[in-house]
Amino acid sequence: MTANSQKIPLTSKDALLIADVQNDFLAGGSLAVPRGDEVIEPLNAYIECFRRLGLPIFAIRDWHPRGHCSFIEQGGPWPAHCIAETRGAAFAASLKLPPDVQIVSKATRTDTEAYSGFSGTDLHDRLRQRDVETVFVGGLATDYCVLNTVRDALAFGFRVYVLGDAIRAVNLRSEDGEKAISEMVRLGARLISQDRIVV
Ligand code: VGL
Ligand code: ZN
Repeated sequence: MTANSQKIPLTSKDALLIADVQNDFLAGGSLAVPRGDEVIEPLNAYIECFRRLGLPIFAIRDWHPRGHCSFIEQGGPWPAHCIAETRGAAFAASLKLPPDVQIVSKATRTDTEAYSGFSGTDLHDRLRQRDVETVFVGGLATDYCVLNTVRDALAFGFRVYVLGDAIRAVNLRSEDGEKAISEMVRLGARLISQDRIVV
């Protein structure tokens, strides 16, 4: 057998982490991730699974002040995007976040960039509070928020599943997404898709 097809039953120690599924990273947004919209449908299926078992769901969002250091006008690499309280920073309307979703805002300070959902946030405390041991990570972008969130989760000792069917890359260099996936797997994350999950 080549690909691992072993089923993964969800347990009470599991949490779903959804990275940056915000209008500015989607079609028509100021920093649209190529084919970024394609993560929404699979993420809705994962959300449904986690909801059915009452497991915690965290939605990470990029939540910048105006004039954030990552913006081109400030000498950073990106066009202005995900400015707090604007439409571009809102979660995709078609993403079916539950009413009790836990929102994690990152990169909220003008002078600091943060790609990881753990960076400068209380995500780690909130996961520990819920006795979470395993995180399932999907969303945008594979080569930034997903990569860095997964790296930190592994460093904190969580078991990490990367949702291969629910991530997309910016690909500033065409190979960035594939390299990010290899790196996450090298560090100990497991790459899975929806068909492996058992509810
Ligand atoms: C991100 C580009 C710009 C990310 C944030 O977290 O994936 N990417 N800002
Ligand atoms: Zn950003």
